[in-house]
Amino acid sequence: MARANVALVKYWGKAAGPGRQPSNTSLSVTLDGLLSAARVEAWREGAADRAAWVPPGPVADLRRFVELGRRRLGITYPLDVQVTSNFPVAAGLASSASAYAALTTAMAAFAPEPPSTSLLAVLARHGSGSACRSLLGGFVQWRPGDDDGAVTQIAPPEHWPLTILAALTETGPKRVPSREGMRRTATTSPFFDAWLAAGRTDLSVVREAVASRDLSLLGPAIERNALRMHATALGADPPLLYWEPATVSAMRAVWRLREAGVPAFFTIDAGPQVKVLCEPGDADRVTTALTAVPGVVRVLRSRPGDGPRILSEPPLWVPR
Ligand code: 2P0
Repeated sequence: MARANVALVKYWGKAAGPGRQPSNTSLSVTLDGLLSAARVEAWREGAADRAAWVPPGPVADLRRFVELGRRRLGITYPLDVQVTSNFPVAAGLASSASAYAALTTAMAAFAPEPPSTSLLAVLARHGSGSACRSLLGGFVQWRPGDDDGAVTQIAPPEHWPLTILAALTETGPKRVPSREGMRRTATTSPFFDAWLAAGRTDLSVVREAVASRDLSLLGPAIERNALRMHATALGADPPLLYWEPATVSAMRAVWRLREAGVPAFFTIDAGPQVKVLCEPGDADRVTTALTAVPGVVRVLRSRPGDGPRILSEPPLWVPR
């Protein structure tokens, strides 16, 4: 079982060459409330791997991942795999991150030799880049590289018990998948190099803000970083616009809260959902404001969470 994460400094762009390296260092917080569970069992000798999402998802990708994972981990027999999440999948909430982190962790338990941290990170990354950040809890940095230090926890979850709200908006036309969005941005946006340069500054500010638990430093930096990612994507050809009208309304609602003295700050990934960070004491007021935004259908509440765990029984929310 593993948790989703939300990037405070975004990963947006892959480096040229093999191995799915990111172009830039990202930093995320693992979310307590958004979970994926992977059930892995040995399957019939000589049969093909069995892989399923519940509810249904992109199963060909899952099967390819199981095959790759078995090869890398030295598992010589077929596996039967089922992955499920306790929150809406493919809704811009990083369900692929928690799903592939959960699956990587569960498959690792079948490896004949205990795999290294770096092997697990490389493997998870093949499911979804951001999945390698969900292999750890709390505040997590991912920098380019295949060594054990590429994915590191910079602070545990209890270091800073912030509230993270996810305002789900009505889903519009299907967004461009992140992989294609990144490729298009890196190859056609004239702002891409500036994005990478600005991201280095954002990273050092965010690291400092996390270390000192300073929301007045963190908040503006994460908003800037998210808006710069979207500005760079808007500069692609054809342009990438991930927002819906409700996305913009929710951003404005957060700015109005700040004008009213409530320190709340947003970040947005490659989709229309708005994630908002605030102090736990302000969470009810921020939730009320987000719920009142036309087009916001649900607000999910989370806080920094732990890394993956092996469970002896499936969680209650997994259908039997
Ligand atoms: C992030 N996103 O840092 C960024 C911000 C979306 C926007 O990582 O192609 O599914 O599998 O490596 O990890 C979502 O993209 O992409 C993502 P791939 P992934 O969270």
